[in-house]
Amino acid sequence: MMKLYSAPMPAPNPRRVRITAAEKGITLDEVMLDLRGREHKAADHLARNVLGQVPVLVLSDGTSIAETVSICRYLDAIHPEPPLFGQTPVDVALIDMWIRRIEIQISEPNKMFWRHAHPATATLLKQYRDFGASNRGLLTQAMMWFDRELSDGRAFVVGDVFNMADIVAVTIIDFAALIGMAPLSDRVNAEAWYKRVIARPSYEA
Ligand SMILES: N[C@@H](CCC(=O)N[C@@H](CS)C(=O)NCC(=O)O)C(=O)O
Repeated sequence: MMKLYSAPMPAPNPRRVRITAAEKGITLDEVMLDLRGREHKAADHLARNVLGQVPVLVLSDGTSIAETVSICRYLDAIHPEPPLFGQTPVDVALIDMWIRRIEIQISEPNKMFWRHAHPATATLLKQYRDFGASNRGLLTQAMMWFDRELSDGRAFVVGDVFNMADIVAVTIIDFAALIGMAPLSDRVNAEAWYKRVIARPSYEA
């Protein structure tokens, strides 16, 4: 049986896999690592993922899949219903495009703020605080763009069917809020989209 090496809330990447599994009705065998205790940097986990990150899905033949969206793509392939990565060529491409846009435009400033400006990570690396703080403005700009994109009345990030791009977005927006970035403040369309996403049972996963 496959095993997910994971971490509890608020870690956004493992959460993406849990939400994906919940949408599909897959029960995960989840092993929680203690990130504060640095269990993800211990030798046994580095053997699963040399980059020392979670989540990692280990298959019954020992294969490790160690990138969040790749893990979700695998779950989608072995358990196609409901499809989260699109069904028509154009939907597949648009969902992929939006996953990349969200990871680059929204996740990146969030990650740089977390690593370089947040006290919780100060002992983990040399922080460049001014650079870190500058990401607050970049995140605001990204959220203004995201809000404008959603102003055309679509229900979800790509069209009217919930998909992987929504999962990638909601988890990073929650994490940004948790670390003090107020990503939804004054973003009316994004807020309406957010309410639709958090109303789904999978959001609790
Ligand atoms: N590119 C990876 C990033 C995963 C990631 O950043 N995971 C965080 C937890 S949410 C982690 O393991 N952080 C510890 C570290 O980067 O050292 C993915 O998308 O799966």
